[in-house]
This record gives sequence, C-alpha cells and structure tokens, in this order.
Amino acid sequence: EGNSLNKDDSSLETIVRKFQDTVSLGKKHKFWETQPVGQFKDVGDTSLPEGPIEPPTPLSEVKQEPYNLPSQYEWTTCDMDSEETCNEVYNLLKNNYVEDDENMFRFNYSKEFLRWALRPPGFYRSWHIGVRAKTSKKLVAFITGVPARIRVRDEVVKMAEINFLCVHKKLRTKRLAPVMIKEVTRRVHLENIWQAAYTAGVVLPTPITTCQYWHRSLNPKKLIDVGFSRLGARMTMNRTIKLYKLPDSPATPGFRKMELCDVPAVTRLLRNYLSQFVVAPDFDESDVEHWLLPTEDVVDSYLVESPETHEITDFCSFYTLPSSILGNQNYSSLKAAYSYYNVSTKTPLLQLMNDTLIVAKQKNFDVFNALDVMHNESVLKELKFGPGDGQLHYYLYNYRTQSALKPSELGLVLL
Ligand code: MYA
Repeated sequence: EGNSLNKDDSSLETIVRKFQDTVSLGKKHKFWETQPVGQFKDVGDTSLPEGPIEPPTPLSEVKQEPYNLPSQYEWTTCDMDSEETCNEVYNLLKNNYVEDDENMFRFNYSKEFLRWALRPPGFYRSWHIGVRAKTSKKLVAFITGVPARIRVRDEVVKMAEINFLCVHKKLRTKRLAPVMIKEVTRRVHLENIWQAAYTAGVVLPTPITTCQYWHRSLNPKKLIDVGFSRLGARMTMNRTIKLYKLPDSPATPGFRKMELCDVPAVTRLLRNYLSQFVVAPDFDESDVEHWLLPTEDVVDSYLVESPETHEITDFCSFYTLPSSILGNQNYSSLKAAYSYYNVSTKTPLLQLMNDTLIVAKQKNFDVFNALDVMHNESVLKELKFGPGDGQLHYYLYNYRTQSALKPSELGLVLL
C-alpha cells in the first residue's frame, strides 16, 4: 500500500512530486539510516554484493521483551478472528490510513479484506500488532506482517510482507512509527525470518523500483463529479461516457470464474509465468488457494479454459479496495478494483485485460487501477488507462539488489 489513491495526473502535481522526491534523496533519515536497508549513499556502488545486508543473529540473541513505548501506551496483539478487534482495526484504518496528496480520498479496506490479507497460510498472530492508550484502551496504531516466500533472481527468501502501518492522526510525528517498525522486526526475527518486503508512497532509503499507478475509468461521470478525474480538453460528458463504454460481456470463449478445482492448474500456470521476473512470490497451491480463489468483494479471478482441450491457458485477477470520498455531498465511496496477477499464454494480454475490465464494470466498479509491473505497461494505453499522480515505491529490508529494477522486472503485487 502506499500513498497512491490514483487520481489523474496533472503536470504541476508531477513537477511538485518530482521536486519533493529530489529533496528526499538529500534528506536525513534518522531512523532509516540505522537500519539494514540500501542507503542513498550506496546507490550506484556496484562493488556491494547482492543478498542479505546483515547475517541472521542466533535466536537467543534476539531481544525477548517488546520495545518501550511512551508510558501512556501499551502493545496489543490483534486477534483478527475476533469480530470486536477486527472492527477496531477496521475503524482505525478507515479514519487514519492512506490518503491522496490532496486529502480527497482515503483507503477503506473492508473487514473481510483485512481478514484475507492478514491470515494467509502459516500466518503468525503475533505479527498483527496494535498500540492502545493505557487508560481508554482505544486502538491508536497498527502494523502487520505476513509470511511469504519471495524469489530474488535465483534465491527464494523467506520474508515478511509488512503492511497497514498506521498511527492515529492525533499522534503523528512523535516517532511512534520507528518503534512499531522495530517491534515488528523483532517479532519477525523471533520466527527466524530476517528479510521483508513492503511498499510505500513515500521515498525512503532505497526503493528497489518505483512504479506508477494507472487508472481506467469505468464510471467516468462519477469519477469526474467526485474530483477523481477531470474532463479532458475538448471533451464533453457525453463523449467521455462513450469513450469509456465497454461491451456487456467478455469476448474470449472459455472465459470463466476460477474454482477450487482449478488451483493445481492455476498454480502451474502462475509459477511458470512468474519465473521470468527478477522479484516475484514463490506461490505453492495453498498460497494460490488463499490469494487467488475468488472471495466475494475481496478478490476476483477468472481464467480461460480452452473449449477444445479444456486446458487452462490464461488467468487474470483483481482485488477490491474502496476509498472513502472525503467531503462530497453526493457520494461517500469510490469502488475501485486493483489489478493483481495476470497470465497470458494463448489469449493476448490486451484481450484478457479488456475482458477483466468488462467483468469489473459488470460488478459495478467505478475505476480499475493497475501498476506498470510485469507486462502491464504494454496494454495500458490502448485499454484507455491514464497515468495517476501516485507513485508506489517497492522496498526490501535486509536484502540488497545490485541495482534498481525496471517496474516490468517486478512480478510482485502487495495489497
Ligand atoms: S505503507 C502505508 C503507511 N501508512 C500511511 O501512510 C497511513 C497514514 N500515515 C500514518 O499513519 C503515519 O504518517 C505513519 C508514519 C505511520 C506512516 N514506511 O512516527 P513518525 C518514517 C516506512 O514521527 P508519523 C506501509 O504500511 C519516516 O521516514 N517508514 O511519523 C508499509 C521517519 O523516519 P526517518 C515511514 O507520520 C510500511 C519516521 O517514520 C513511513 O507519525 C513499511 C517518522 O516516524 C512508511 N510509510 O508515522 C514499514 N512513513 O526519520 C517498514 C514514515 O528515518 C517495514 N516513515 O525518515 C520494514 C520491515 C520491517 C520487518 C523486517 C523483518 C526482518
């Protein structure tokens, strides 16, 4: 997740953002300078080897007690099976999580989504970390990890995927975030895991790649009404609606929803496809069942089953992440689909993605978002996606890559 509620690009915003990123490269990072991550001063130094920055320490040397919080606060482990705790997490994020630069939209992850994102195969409850105010017991901050095997070139590395770092708006800039990051790091270390992957909208030392969000209007009138997009030059509302119109149903013969019995075939297809990227998850069947089997209003997956051979040749998926619309009279929620993993072997990617847009439209999404990762870039323009103002930076913790990757060399999508 990052700071990337992807409104339309505008040149001034882009210039300001690039300027801010440049400033950030020269900025001091009092916390991040102490961490085993690629440092800005080392950018371009090809003498540094690829791989772990520090070796693992013996487990007996991992700090056994939690880090100290300011005295008014206490640690809590959030049990996402508990309806009550899940509600508290949901509300903290709903009111305090990622907004766009102009504070018009804020991510609104659903409870079902949070449960899905936080309980993959082999998850650790101890990695779902909250901070409460001691007297009121109110949940005021959150950070999570989930285990994943991520391949970097030829090495499959056990990692934590870190997400949902959130500090209540009233407690910002008090250096709570570094304590939370250190505490999740400690709990990951206790499981003998020494690397992590994460994304953010902010520039930190040092991205392995920087991706751009693109968005495809499905409901252009609403998007314009809420300020997500603007009417193009020399365009009327009617011409805009016509421009983004899609057929009523997918075109590819054999295009259907993924089912449980497809897990082995989808796993084979996906593993083979992802093997071409420099950084990608190493999914087994249980991962595919968890991450890709359709779950209503959370994740949708479709595939192409050849009508002749019944072979599964192509796959596409997206997840559901609405945003709250802040301060609009007429609308309170933007329904957004985010492109997840797509594999094309027989059906051209352009046609596969167009069919995906069609089903997203049928399901009443307002917008379909995609990053320029994997082969996405090659079809975005033709499918009438426009570049967003959000950048998403990808990071690895305690793992150095020789040089930055191109977005197209990245085969990893985090939530
Ligand atoms: S990305 C989503 C992040 N969440 C939001 O943007 C929600 C809205 N914002 C907030 O809730 C707060 O502003 C947050 C910062 C909590 C983000 N990732 O406490 P502070 C550094 C990493 O005074 P606050 C996601 O969830 C900042 O550079 N570091 O600041 C992935 C500064 O350090 P330095 C960040 O604004 C998270 C320090 O924090 C981020 O009150 C991956 C300031 O702390 C950020 N997004 O709180 C986490 N934003 O001085 C890393 C700011 O050095 C995981 N900072 O510049 C690392 C791997 C750990 C596991 C390792 C296992 C081996």
